[in-house]
Amino acid sequence: MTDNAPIPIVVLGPLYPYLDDALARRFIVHAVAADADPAALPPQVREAWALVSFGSVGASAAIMDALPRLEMIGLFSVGYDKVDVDHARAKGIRVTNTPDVLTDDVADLAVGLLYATVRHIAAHDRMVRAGDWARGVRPALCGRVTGKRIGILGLGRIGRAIARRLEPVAGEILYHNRRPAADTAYRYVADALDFAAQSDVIIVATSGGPEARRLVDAAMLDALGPAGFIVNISRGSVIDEDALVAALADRRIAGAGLDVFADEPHVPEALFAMDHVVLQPHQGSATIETRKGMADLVLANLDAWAAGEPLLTPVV
Ligand code: 8YV
Repeated sequence: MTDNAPIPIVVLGPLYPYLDDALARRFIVHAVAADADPAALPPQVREAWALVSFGSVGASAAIMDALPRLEMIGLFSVGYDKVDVDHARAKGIRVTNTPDVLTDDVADLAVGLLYATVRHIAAHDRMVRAGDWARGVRPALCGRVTGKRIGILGLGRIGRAIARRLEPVAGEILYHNRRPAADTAYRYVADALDFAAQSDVIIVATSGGPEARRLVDAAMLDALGPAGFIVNISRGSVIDEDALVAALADRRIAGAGLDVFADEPHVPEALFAMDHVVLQPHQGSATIETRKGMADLVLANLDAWAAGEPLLTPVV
């Protein structure tokens, strides 16, 4: 930054009132709809020096090219799978995300989805509300969580936090990554199908992006088998969603707890009628405490950039 004039930025959103307000106090904010056509941005918007976006929208090469003065992209998410990081790098544009501050809450939701799915909590809630219990309906027994072999797909920050929470109840914790992780006693399974076959529950915690796209496919779901459950708090793109719906419909797996989907906010309608599926509208980081922590980290990164200081959580 060369002078003290307010800096124009683009905010793709709306994001979150606390963050929107704090950005408006610091910068000249051009609020742009997340689905706006970058080629149609008005000239004053194209003057922006920074862009604030979030996980499911990210930043395409097209929007970077539409903002010729762009220096910095601040993401209100840990996931940057929708950011063209190669393009940003090539153009010298910095990118920051929000790691760590959301780890505990995303891990909590994964554990909550595991219990809700295996213990049929959502389905039982529906039957009580419908008056079925009062009418004498007795729900079928379900399996137990305690003793299950928990397979963590992606033992990163969030995967480890999930594993730590489940240690006291799991029969075993195993994991599958591209390479064994350092500093862990959990059992590494190198082959994805072996990993699925040896897990009672797969919890998807890997980061998204092209390398993880449809990592969980029909073969892996079949290896997990009819007693197996899957929980996904990562990205919908990591699972072949059509294969998942088919496996659930045919009871080739026992159930699924899903916070993320391939084409959010659209959820395959076939899942709505399935009592062995628990659905969430992408809520992993959606607590008051964590969203404030994420917003403060976005602001701290932007402040550092504006002051010419080192970024706190750079991706690029
Ligand atoms: C949110 C997320 O969906 O951090 C991520 O990668 O997916 C979530 O925290 C989000 O980007 C907040 O709007």
